[in-house]
Amino acid sequence: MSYANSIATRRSAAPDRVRIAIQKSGRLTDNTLALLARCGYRYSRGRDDLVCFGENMPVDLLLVRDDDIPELVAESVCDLGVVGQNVLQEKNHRLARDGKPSALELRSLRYGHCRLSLAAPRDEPLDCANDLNGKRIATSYPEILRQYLTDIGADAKIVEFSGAVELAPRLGRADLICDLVSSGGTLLANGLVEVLCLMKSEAWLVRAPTNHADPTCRDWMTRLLQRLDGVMQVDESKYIMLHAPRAALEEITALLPGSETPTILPLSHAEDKVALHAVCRENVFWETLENLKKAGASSILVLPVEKMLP
Ligand code: PRT
Ligand code: ZN
Repeated sequence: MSYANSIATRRSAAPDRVRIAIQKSGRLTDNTLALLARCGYRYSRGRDDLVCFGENMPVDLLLVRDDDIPELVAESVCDLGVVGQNVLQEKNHRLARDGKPSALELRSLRYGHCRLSLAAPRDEPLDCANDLNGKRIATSYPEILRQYLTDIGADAKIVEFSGAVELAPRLGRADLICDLVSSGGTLLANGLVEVLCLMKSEAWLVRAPTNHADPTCRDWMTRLLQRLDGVMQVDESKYIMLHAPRAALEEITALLPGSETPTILPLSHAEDKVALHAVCRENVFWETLENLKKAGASSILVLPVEKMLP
């Protein structure tokens, strides 16, 4: 029985569970598990190390290679998945070409940042896109690269590599490479320079094109998504408390970044002043605090927000 089939069988054996495909072991794994934990998800690991069983919600995790995630989700073997946009786009291009449905983007998750770039040997840099004509480009992302070359009308040869793409020019297999870059250290170590960014990427939560048949599962998916939105918002939000002269309230409120209507409370023994509490949905920088002080605010406190349900 094929791998996807064996998972699909598990699904029909447990139709009342939500399945989320995540990377088994790689750059996205720790952040994904940490994010799910912040959403209140607790699990025990299966003996085969392929599945994590949810203990406090009917949600299981399938631990797979990241390359398999778009297809597992597109085929509704899994309801949700977490995968880099680079892998998602590459696989979705292929699925679309085969006339199959794609995995759909739900939320960007703000980790796993990188870019898919063209890089050339340092001693033979590329001047402009026209230089691509007649060149051989090594990559593990042939679909994205093909689309890009078509868009700019360049006639280059794509050489598919499944790993260690950065070695291709030195091995004489290609003139350029098209690969993921984050710090740029790998390019540097291999005598390559980044010449053009094709796409920026981060981890995304994706979903299947069909809805889960079980209403309780659909409910849990909605709850998880709400919690996820709460977690993401909390990361940027601050709770701010300050004292303000009544006369300067309007000016001070206008200085609060991304806040909803603040709570105003009276202060004992100070008729002309009030206490102001507000949730700011953007980071509060030192400059903001200095401007608040200039406007007359005092006793300014900025606190982190732990949980938030939008
Ligand atoms: O085993 P499996 O197939 O699941 O894992 P994998 O080896 O294919 O993927 P993995 O774990 O390396 O990366 C998973 C995802 O992390 C990628 O699909 C990207 O979305 C994201 N990501 C973020 C990166 C990088 N940064 C990254 N730097 N993926 C790969 N790299 C590699 C890149 O290919 C190159 O070899 O790191 C090297 C460059 O890094 P710098 O820092 O030297 O520029
Ligand atoms: Zn992979």
